[in-house]
Amino acid sequence: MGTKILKSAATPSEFPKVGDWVAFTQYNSESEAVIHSVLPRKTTLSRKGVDPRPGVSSSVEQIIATNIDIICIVQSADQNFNIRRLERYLAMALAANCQPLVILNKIDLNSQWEDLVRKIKSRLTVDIPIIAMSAKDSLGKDELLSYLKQGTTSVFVGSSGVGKSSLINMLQEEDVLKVGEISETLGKGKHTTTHRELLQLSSGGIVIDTPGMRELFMWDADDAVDELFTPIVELSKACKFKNCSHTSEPGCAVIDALENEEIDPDMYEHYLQLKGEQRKFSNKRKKVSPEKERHKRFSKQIRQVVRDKERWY
Ligand SMILES: Nc1nc2c(ncn2[C@@H]2O[C@H](COP(=O)(O)OP(=O)(O)OP(=O)(O)O)[C@@H](O)[C@H]2O)c(=O)[nH]1
Ligand SMILES: [Mg+2]
Ligand SMILES: [Zn+2]
Repeated sequence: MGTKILKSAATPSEFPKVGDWVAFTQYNSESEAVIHSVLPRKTTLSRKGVDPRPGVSSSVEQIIATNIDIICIVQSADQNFNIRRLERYLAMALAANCQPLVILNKIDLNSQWEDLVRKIKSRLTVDIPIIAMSAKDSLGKDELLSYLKQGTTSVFVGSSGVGKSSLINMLQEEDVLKVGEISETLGKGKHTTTHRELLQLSSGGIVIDTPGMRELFMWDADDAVDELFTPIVELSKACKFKNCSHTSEPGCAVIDALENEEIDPDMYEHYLQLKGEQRKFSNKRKKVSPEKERHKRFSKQIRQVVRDKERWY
């Protein structure tokens, strides 16, 4: 069915997104519809995107999907597995208040996959289900389906080629989604899925397939990063300075723990990296408040109208 959107939304994030419930009227023998309003969203899964307007370089909230209950974070169990990437997705899920599920796909390609599961469990301090799967050999299907019950909406996220569409096809027991090859030179996917696609499983659950992300910068996830790295946050309570950056200050309990090998150095570095990104993000947002941004855009539109008038009259 075709839809027409009445352009009364003030910001791009107010337009209907995948997962939204909307009020609409059908017309033209039910082949087209007008959307009148978007119902309040239960959850919003976002990332930092680049403003698509020409000449504007600021970052914008890019909504991946809305009203999500479960985020299936898919990683492949082969050499492409990356713990930091997984942590980024987890922070995004926690920031959106959605239930994350870690899916370790392609276990058929790694005979040591159980070690990988242990590694993930020892790194993560939050209790998140990890499901080992193989879309190729139909492994892990019942366990995943036990989460994707009727009444739930879930979204599959992860890099290109990890098998998101293959997993959904496996759940559906038919090839409804296009699946792509892996590049032999890069060992990565070729961005086969190009747009988000929502479908209903025979079990009743709604699933959304998404295109593989090239990079993921989180949107407003500072508290979520703290939640993900609780041991470091707990340690930092004993730092001498309240605003300790845990990099060079005397009396830093985090650095002490690092030197005494009580925390994983990679975890520590990643925590600092993500906190740094979030700090930059909130500083920028403080500078450009949404009202200011709206005002700026409105003034620009007026200037454009004046310019156009001058050109035509
Ligand atoms: N060996 C193996 N290959 C798999 C498995 N799951 C998917 N593949 C293969 O991995 C390739 C990529 O699968 P897709 O399902 O297209 O991956 P995707 O995550 O949807 O990728 P994008 O749509 O590009 O984001 C295909 O060649 C699949 O056949 C698995 O469990 N084991
Ligand atoms: Mg796909
Ligand atoms: Zn410190």
